[in-house]
Amino acid sequence: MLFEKILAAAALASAAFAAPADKRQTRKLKFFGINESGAEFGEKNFTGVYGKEYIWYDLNTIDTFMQQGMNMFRLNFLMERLTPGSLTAPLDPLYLGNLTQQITYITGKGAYAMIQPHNYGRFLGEIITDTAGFKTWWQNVAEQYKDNELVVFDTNNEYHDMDQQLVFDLNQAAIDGVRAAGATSQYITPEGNSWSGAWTWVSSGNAASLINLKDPQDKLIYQMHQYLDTDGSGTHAECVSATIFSERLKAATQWLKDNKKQGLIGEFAAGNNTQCINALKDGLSYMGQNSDVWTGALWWAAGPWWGDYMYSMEPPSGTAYTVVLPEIKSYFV
Ligand SMILES: *[C@@H]1O[C@H](CO)[C@@H](O)[C@H](O)[C@H]1NC(C)=O
Ligand SMILES: *[C@@H]1O[C@H](CO)[C@@H](O)[C@H](O)[C@H]1NC(C)=O
Ligand SMILES: *[C@@H]1O[C@H](CO)[C@@H](O)[C@H](O)[C@H]1NC(C)=O
Ligand SMILES: CC(=O)N[C@H]1CO[C@H](CO)[C@@H](O)[C@@H]1O
Repeated sequence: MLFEKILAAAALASAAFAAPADKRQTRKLKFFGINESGAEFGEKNFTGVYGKEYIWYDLNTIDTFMQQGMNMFRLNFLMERLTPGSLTAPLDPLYLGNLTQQITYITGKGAYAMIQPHNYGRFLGEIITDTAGFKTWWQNVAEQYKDNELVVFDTNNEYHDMDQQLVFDLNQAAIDGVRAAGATSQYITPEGNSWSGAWTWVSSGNAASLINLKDPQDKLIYQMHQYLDTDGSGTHAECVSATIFSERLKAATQWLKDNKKQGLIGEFAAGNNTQCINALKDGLSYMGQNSDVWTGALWWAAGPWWGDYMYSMEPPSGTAYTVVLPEIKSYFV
């Protein structure tokens, strides 16, 4: 989710990437955006009550972020609330209503809305092994949005501790389900095992496995996440060094180039301190230099319930909104 401002000609060379949202601005990276988080809160409470366990997003903040140059919003939610009880259950009209309201608002403004089940490859707490059911889930969801080309489908947030072949199979099932719904113009972002880390993309085996995913529309963008703290978990305010972001992207960048693929950093964040801000600038600059393969980056996170969370970019007073955004937005637009 980050932003992209400045210009970047090279990134937009491909006609496939020229989209309505980009008409008014020249972007250094195609996508600059943010994770909207809250509809997946209360993750142990699969039904949950709106306004108590979970919350949807303040649409006014979408305008605020767009004024800052953002053009992609990654919408967190839980699969169990959209299809209560099973992967193949009918869509819950109220939860779907909220999701659709967000998507309609965002895409109506010309930005991209990423549909992102924040499920880690699990359903009701168990690793999903029913690939046919997973395909059906995606077909049912994509059917709702098949005519909206600004929707982006994220197969699932951060698979981890799973059999690599299963992660491949679930990604392929999602792709097949989306395309079977007739959603043929949209981007799909596969995610990898090991929390989809960019720094471990090659060493974890994701690279060798997921290179074999097939999309008849050829619109896959590999989504990776990258935090800058010591264990890469995004749970510390400190960053390892002022160059750790770019260092952690290098192997994945080479893999994307070698294979002529596109990548997206779907989550990144760092704390409010000089070393982290320098690391962010260095990493975003590196992505801009490699915008032939990196399409953009999305900050973690915004949402109404983050309070004083160290990475909160929620306007008007989130730490990252007041301190980090002004420092990094010029790397996007
Ligand atoms: C789930 O939410 C309901 C409704 O708010 C509440 O009554 C219940 O205690 C919650 N269960 C758990 C395990 O948090
Ligand atoms: C969003 O969900 C709440 C709680 O279920 C519901 O009252 C409201 O009608 C939903 N909004 C839409 C637009 O469907
Ligand atoms: C950011 O860090 C600086 C330096 O420690 C501090 O003065 C400032 O209050 C912090 N800002 C926020 C919003 O936390
Ligand atoms: C890095 C980070 O903060 N991840 C959090 C994202 O939000 C989920 C809940 O929505 C948390 O469980 C993660 O720890």
